[in-house]
Amino acid sequence: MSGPVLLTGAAGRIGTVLRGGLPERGWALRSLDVVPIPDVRPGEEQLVADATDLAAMTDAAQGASAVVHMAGISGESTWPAIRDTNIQSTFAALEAARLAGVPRVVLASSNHATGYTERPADGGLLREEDAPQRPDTYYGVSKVAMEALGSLYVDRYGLDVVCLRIGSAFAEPTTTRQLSTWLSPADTVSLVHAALSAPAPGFRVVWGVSDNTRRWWDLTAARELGYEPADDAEVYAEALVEAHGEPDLSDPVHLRVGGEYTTADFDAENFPA
Ligand code: 15L
Repeated sequence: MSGPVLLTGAAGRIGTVLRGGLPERGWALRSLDVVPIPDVRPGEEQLVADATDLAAMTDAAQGASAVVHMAGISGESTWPAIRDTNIQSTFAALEAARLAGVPRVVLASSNHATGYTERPADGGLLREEDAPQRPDTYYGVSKVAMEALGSLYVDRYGLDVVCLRIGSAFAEPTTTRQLSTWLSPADTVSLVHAALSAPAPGFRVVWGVSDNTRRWWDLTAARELGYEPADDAEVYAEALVEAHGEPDLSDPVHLRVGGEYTTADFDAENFPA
């Protein structure tokens, strides 16, 4: 199917990275956000619309070849905010794809869907199927709902849905945890490109992490999709370890998938409306 990729959350942190990199991989973009994008590129379509609005999303999805859904609150917040923004927008992205006949949806899930899962005691790599959905926050619950909705739309309506359990997608790692969990900007583009390109993926859930020396998420499933990570957070290790010390692997921040999200600091009451 030809047609642009509908990118939600296009003005956000990851959306901006994808707007920079996907066109070079041959993907025309229809970029949607609630706020105008300041630097629309040649050939890029722009839509100012709310990703939670099903009618607007259905209009936006007409003629698209895929939806890449990055819109939403990107960390813990109040239950009403998470429910009304994250869960509703995921529903709208999938339902709009179905109504508009768009065959593929790529969803920004998160490691926080599995946050209370512990790193393997034997020091091995954690596969997606061995990381049960154990959300660490209301935010994590919205990512569990995202994966569940994606599964439903594959089984019931035959869409292809790829859920990316993204680690720490930032310009560079800034904590020792992120030496394990970092997903570089270039690898973010590579991963979404793979999720858009893989033939008939059906329903997939894959970790989104760079090829970090200290990673403990298995990349086999992502590589099977065609993901070819190029970066390793280890180049930042010396400076980060000097500043913060070697990570204590028995500390919940380093022991559990969700890191600091699993600590009392992330109780929702600490996130006022
Ligand atoms: C996420 O899912 C968040 O969007 C991001 O802000 C970070 O907290 C990241 O996870 C992480 O675990 O580092």
